[in-house]
Amino acid sequence: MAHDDNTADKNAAERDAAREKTGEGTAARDAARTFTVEVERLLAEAAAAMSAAADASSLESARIEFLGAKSGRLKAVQKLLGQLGAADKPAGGRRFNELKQALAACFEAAEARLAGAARGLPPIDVTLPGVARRLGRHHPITLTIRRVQQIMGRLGFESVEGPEVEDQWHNFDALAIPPEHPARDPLDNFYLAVAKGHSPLLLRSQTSTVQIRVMEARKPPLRIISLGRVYRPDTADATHYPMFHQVEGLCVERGTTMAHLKSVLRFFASSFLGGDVHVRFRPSFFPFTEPSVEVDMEWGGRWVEMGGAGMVDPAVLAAVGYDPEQVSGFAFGLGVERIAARRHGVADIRDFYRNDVRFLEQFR
Ligand code: FA5
Repeated sequence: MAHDDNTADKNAAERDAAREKTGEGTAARDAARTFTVEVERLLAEAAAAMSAAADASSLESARIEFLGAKSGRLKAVQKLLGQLGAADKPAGGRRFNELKQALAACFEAAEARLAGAARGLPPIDVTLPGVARRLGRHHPITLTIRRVQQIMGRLGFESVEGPEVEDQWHNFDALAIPPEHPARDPLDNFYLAVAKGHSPLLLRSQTSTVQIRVMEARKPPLRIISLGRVYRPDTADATHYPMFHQVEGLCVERGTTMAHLKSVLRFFASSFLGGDVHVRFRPSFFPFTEPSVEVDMEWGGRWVEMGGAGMVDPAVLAAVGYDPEQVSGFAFGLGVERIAARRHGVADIRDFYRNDVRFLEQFR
């Protein structure tokens, strides 16, 4: 319907020329002007009346006034169309059709508005902006897991997974944790209820289980990491949660030493935390590594315990069918929440699980 001014001027000039040619004079020009004025007036007044109609009966009155079949004002404009000269008829006809469609649209919009109001709905304003959907983000622990996988991938460590429900063999026996060891205590583990006679099952308490599963299935040399959930009935505090994640690393090759272990952990810590991170080993004990160490990392002037590590005990290598005379290996297990908290300056790991979107959406 909207023509730009230049086109309108050109069309009017063409029609003036056509009137000259057909001998139609001033009367035709006046009829064309009256027609245009009436079309615009009718459209403006009908749109105002219909959008102001407060109920069905006032909309019906407006319909009769403007669109009524017998004496509606549209009829009057149609009569004016009939009075146009031959030069103005084609453009007038098109304009009249546009007017009819515009009036019908005004009427339908008013009808829809009143129907919505009758159902208690607010009037629909299609020009309002829509409701923006919030886009989700990856959880900071997921982001941390991916970052660890990337860094360790650069050192040739393949990422593997293991089950969260474990048997005693993989969680304890194969890791040289003897039957009387306190780590097996029901108060320190989530044992599952199993059928009578079925061997005990538990939610794994460490990802070291995956070391065993991989060594049982493959021959050396191997370099793997495994990241996943582990469960312990620990009371939740700033550094503990009953469900948390560990990253387990295992490397079994000819001639592997503690020096390799420390280099790998230092490379990991510097890549993950950024800058010059110091790694410290403190003597410790794990039944499946000998020697065993606690791994501390110093970053920003503070030492934090990140996990445990050591050389895989020859007895463990032998239990999975490896020859400890031929190969040696190192293993480490770090707490994912702890390293994520250290990296992002989070003081309390419980914040990762409070599901507060304002907290979680800060991580990228
Ligand atoms: C272990 O779980 C050993 N499997 C680690 C290991 C692997 C040693 C391979 C030797 C060779 P530990 O119980 O210390 O070790 O746990 C390792 C890390 O998990 C801790 O240093 C800590 O970062 C994290 N962690 C332990 N308990 C929790 C908890 N309740 N909440 C959050 N993180 C925890």
